[in-house]
Amino acid sequence: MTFEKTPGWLDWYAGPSRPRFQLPAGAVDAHCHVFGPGAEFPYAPERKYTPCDAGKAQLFALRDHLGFARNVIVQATCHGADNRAMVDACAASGGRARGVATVRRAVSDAELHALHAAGVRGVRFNFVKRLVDFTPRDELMEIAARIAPLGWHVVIYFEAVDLPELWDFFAALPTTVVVDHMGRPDVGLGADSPQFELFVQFMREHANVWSKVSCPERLSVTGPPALDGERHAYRDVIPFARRIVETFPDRVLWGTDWPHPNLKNHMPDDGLLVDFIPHIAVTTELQCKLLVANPMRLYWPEEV
Ligand code: 0GY
Repeated sequence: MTFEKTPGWLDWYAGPSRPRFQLPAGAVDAHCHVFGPGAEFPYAPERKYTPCDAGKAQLFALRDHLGFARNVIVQATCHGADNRAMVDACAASGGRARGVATVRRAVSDAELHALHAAGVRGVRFNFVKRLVDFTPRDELMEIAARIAPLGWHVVIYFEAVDLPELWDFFAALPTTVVVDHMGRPDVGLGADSPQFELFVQFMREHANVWSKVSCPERLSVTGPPALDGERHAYRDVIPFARRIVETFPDRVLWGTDWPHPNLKNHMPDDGLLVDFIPHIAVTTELQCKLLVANPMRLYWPEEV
């Protein structure tokens, strides 16, 4: 089966630069995806976009090029609740990838156990309206209750304007909860705006809530560097991510978000994204927590 990718969709950045920042040994790229390839792992009929193919071989090549040791592969909405591409990538990683799945209410206990054996350690609940249809909260809560005994966590993806309405639901989740991309703040408002204060308050009041300080390329208003050779990109996102890293150093994760779904204006150089890290985690200790200790605790606890 062949798939026509969504018009305007940018392919991932071929030939990323080598980062200047040297990642600590054992660093984990804790948010990335695999897409297809569609001929082998067809995209879901209910998807809101059709991506370019971006398979496990390319992901692992990027991992090695950037200097990461491991990946956490997050199920993307274009694959719906068909986790085969993600599971196949985990299986092929030789223990160096773990996964976050999407499941529906109908999932059986046997399927959950098979996902666990394949390396899945969490489920993702997506509330971004352009990406998914609405799922009733009682269905999600039922899923959360079923995955909790496996020691899994819930990854939540939402936009900052929706946090007030979702707050009580998130607060009731019985697991560790990991927020994608700092809850997608409106960076134009500033890191001390009421909107971002609410997110900080949410993390402060709920000790089980973690955040990925990822996706500056998605959140930035100023965008990538204008000048060739300038590696200090996406500066307007730094105060947001740095604040979260310094306030909650033991509850933060970082990921490339490769192959960067739905970016239409520019496609980031993943080497540049890695060079963003020392601007948001400014000491060796913070970098080791962000990139090694925290993701290992969550995804490979048996090795900690
Ligand atoms: C991300 C962001 C996006 C897409 C998805 O599952 C997805 O389709 O997560 C987005 O469009 O903002 O984290 O990959």
